[in-house]
Order: sequence, then structure tokens, then C-alpha cells
Amino acid sequence: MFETSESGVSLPRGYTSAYWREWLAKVPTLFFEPGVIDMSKEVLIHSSKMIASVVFRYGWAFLSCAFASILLSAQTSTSSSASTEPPDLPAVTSVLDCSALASADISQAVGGPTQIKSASLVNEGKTPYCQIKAEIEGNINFEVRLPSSWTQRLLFGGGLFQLPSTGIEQFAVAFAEDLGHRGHEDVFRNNYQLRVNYGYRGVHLVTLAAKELVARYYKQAPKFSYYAGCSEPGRQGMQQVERFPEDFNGVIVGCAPITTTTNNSFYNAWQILKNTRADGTPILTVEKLPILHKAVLDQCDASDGLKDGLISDPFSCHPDITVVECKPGQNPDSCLSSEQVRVAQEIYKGAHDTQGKRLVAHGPLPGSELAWVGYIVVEPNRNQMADQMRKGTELAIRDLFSDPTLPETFKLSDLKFDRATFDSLTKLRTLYDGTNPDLSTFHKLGHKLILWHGLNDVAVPPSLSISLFEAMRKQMGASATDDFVRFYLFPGVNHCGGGEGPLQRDLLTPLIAWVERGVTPGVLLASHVPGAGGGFAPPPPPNAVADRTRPVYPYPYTAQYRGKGSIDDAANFEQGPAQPTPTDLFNWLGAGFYAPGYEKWCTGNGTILQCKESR
Ligand SMILES: [Ca+2]
Repeated sequence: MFETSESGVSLPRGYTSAYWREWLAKVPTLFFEPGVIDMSKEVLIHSSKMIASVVFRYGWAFLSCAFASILLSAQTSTSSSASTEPPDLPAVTSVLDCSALASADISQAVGGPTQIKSASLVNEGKTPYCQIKAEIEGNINFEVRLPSSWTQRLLFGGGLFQLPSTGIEQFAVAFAEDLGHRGHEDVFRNNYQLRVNYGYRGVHLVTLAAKELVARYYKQAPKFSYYAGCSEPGRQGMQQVERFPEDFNGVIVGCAPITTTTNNSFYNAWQILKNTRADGTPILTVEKLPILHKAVLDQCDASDGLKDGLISDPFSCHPDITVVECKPGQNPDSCLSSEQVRVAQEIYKGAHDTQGKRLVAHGPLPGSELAWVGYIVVEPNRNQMADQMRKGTELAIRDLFSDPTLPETFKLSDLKFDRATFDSLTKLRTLYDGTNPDLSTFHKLGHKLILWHGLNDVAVPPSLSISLFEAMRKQMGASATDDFVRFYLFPGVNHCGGGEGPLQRDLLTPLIAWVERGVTPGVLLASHVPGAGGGFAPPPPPNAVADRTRPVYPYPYTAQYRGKGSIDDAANFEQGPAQPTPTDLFNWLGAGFYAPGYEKWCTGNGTILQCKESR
């Protein structure tokens, strides 16, 4: 099953360095980030160049060990497999030479000065495409690819996480490069228009630009437009659904930090600071995580009805981790010091004030311990990543969320975990957060949303997505919500993929079937390939072998073992009862955030923000 890569690390069969290189060459720029880097968590996927450099500099272990999940195919319960295939829209060809777009003026359609920097035909792969690089208002950089043979669909991609492995090359594809920050978060500090662009406006403008370029190149508009994004691109996707419901026929939002002003501040900072001693050394270390993880599994794995190494209902799991605290005379390598146990307890609890009032909905969930590596617990010899996390969170608080900005001398350790700081840092959630549960305009337009989250996501706790979905059902009614939103939780899956749990990677195929054929997504077929990369990794090579398949039902339903046959075979599972709604979702200072009407529509002039209530 495993082979050794050039860098000497075991990879699943087929995951050779050559395979990666070939894949990155094929779709390099789909590894983009349509927003600012997700401050601390997303340093890995900051750009195609960065991911390539991470992979090639540090070897495959980085992506292949910590993250480990892949999905193989799409399936829905409500239809035969044939009808889930997207309709074969006829391919059309361009009416212009690609180079003619270099002199196109699309500023009027975009609503801001737009400069086409280059338009050139790229003749590689099966389908040559016209590659257009452009810039809006001098700071929103983006790229659009228009294939010579086009199946009339536009995809705004925010991370190559939910895509089928074939067919995409005939989509028109758009992606933003950085929405103005050019890799430096401190540009937001004194330029509030950039904050607005990052918050919600940049992706919309790029979408308008892409649609205009499509219209000129093919002399017709896209028949269908889609958005797919995970993590920070997921937040951007949610913003588009809420604020620009006409832009996309179908949207995939994965693992999205929709309460970014608390997530990329208090949530991160709490974990980083709690796990750091006054002298800067880490308390909880990587080698202790499996001990902690085993203790949690021992107490909670079976309580979801099946001992399979996955905790399907982590909200009902309240492990006593003092059982792994070192006893007198015990080998300290086999247990946690009392200092480490206290830290772990604080991490599960999540950021709170001195009265115990929570500043975040939850800490990371029980079962996610192995995924704490890199996010909470420093990897040996990879201090750079932890430094980036700390720096990113610090900059997000100091230069993006704070208004007025905090002193340039602000350090993460200066952050106060109290109500006043909470109110101050969430003031600009009017620009950034994507928590409006009233999506009735999007619904009325017949548009569809797939929302998903990995239950072992440490970067963005799954309670953010659950809270939003529950709020939608409350706001719009359960049946209206079910009409156009599907929500999936994947047990054991990390941030945007990877981990111990099976995942269905391709969510675009079921979304297209829903939008274009009216086939409602039902059960997904998730798979796990041992050692394979997660959300950042290429799709599994043709000869990769899954060691587990599992059906995943729309929330709140879970898969239930039939009692016979392999627990690694999806065929031996059926739909189980609905899981209870987590009881304490709305027991934190931001509980009221999941309500309509908080958004503002603003323009920035230096550090002056002028806002109105409606678009
Ligand atoms: Ca279990």
C-alpha cells in the first residue's frame, strides 16, 4: 500500500513525488486563496507557490502524515448514479482571439477601474485555455481561465477541495489572488477600503469581471455559475450567498470561519497562549497527543454505537483526561504531566473570561487531538509554522479586526480575554462575518448551498457551521431550509480534509446535479485512503486503495452499522437516528451573531469607514 517518495517518506501507493508534481503543474493556481490568508491557519495554502514550496522543501511528511483522507466518488441516495452526472451541456468555442481580451475595457461591468494585465493562450493539457490576469482598483488581483472548448459553466474556486477529477478543464474558472493584501496583512491597518474588499467585496467584483470576460469571449453568459471554497474561501462563499445571492447558482462552503472576528482572534490566541510557558517553551508536545487521543477514544468511541476509532457525536463526549496524568513512578513518556493535563482541559474548554463566560462557541472537539499538531502543538523542527500561527493571529487582531487599530507594539500576549475586548474586536464583524441565517433571496432564486465541516477540524470548530444551519432552520423554517441547503458533518475529518475519518472530496458533482437536474443530494459515499493527503492534496491516484468507506447522511442523521459485515465497508451501514442538536451551541458571547441584519455596506477612505444598512 505504501511506497517511499524521493524525500524518503512513505506515501500511499501512487502518491509519488512525480504524481504530485504532475498534478500541481496541471492545476497549480487552483491552490489559491481568494482572500487574505486565513491569518494563522491557512499559512499552508497561502498561494500555489507556497504550497509547492512547502511540499518540495519539507517533503511529503508534512502533508501525508498529519492529514489523511480522500474521497473517491459521488453518489446520492435519491437517484441512480447515471442521473447524478452533470448534464452534457454542449461545448462552445470562443468568438474572439484570446489576445483580443488584453485590450478589453471591462471597468464598467465590474464597477471599478479594471486593468487587464495579460491575455494569452496556454496550450497545455487536453484543453487549451485563454489565461487572463487582471487587477481591479489597483489591488484586487485575479485570474480567469477560459477554455477553448467550454461547457458553459463558470466556477469560482476557493481551494481545490470539492472538485471532480475530470471535466473541470472545460469550465471557465476564476480565482482571486489576494484581494489586495499582497501577502502582507498589515496593509489593512490604515486602508479600510482593503478591509471592505477582504470582507465581502473583492470576490463579488472578480465574479462580475469573470462573467464579463466570459460574455465577451464566447458571446454568451455562463449557463450556470458555481462557487466552491473551504476555510477562508468558505467564509467568502458564505458572504456571497448572503450579500450577492444572484451571483452563483450553486455554492459549496466548507469548514468556514464565519465568525472570523472571534475565531481568528480569541479562539486561536487562547490555544497558542495556553500552550506556551512564560519562557516561551511549549507545554503540550506532539508525542503526548496519541496518549491523550487514546484516552478520549477509550471513553467516547463506543458511545456513538460503534467502536471504529471515530467519535461521531463529539458533543456528547466529556472525557475525563486526568486518567492519563502521570502517577508516581510512572514513565513520564507514557503519560501527561499535571501541567499538560490542565492545558488540555483549557484547550477543550476554549477561550473564556475570568467568570467562565465563553468568548468562542467551543474549543476543539474531543477526538481531534491528533490534528492539534501544527495548530496548537508545535511540530518538532517546524517552529516556523507555529511562529506563523502566532504572527498571523497577532496581525489579524492588530491590523484587520481592531478599529481603531491597536498600537503597532501589540503582541498576542497583550490580548485580554474579557467582554470589553470581545466587543471591540467584533465591532467590524459587520464587514467580515458570514452568519446571516436569512438566505431567502438566494432560495427564491432557486440557488443551492452545500455546507460541510469535518468534526475533527481544529482550525475552525464545526460548531460554527452547525450554529449557522440551526439558525437557518429557525429563521426560514426547516422545510424551506431543506429545500435548498444540505449540511454534512464528517466524523474524524480535519480542517478541509485529512485525518482519520472518511470524506467525500467531490461535492461539486452532486451540487451540479442538484442545480441543473433537480437531484437533491442525499447520502454521500466517503472514503479514507491511509496516509493520503487531505484537503490540500491532489485527488487519489488511480491505484490508491481506500481502507474504509462509509456513508455520510445529511445532518442531523448519522450512519448506523447494520451489525454484520466489515465496519470498513459502506454497504454495511444504513441511516441512523437524528443526532440531538448540541445543547450549548448558543451559550457564548457571540450567540446573537447568528441573526439577520448585522451586515453593513461600507466604503473606506483611509481609516474612515462610511457605511449604510443596505446594498
Ligand atoms: Ca465510534
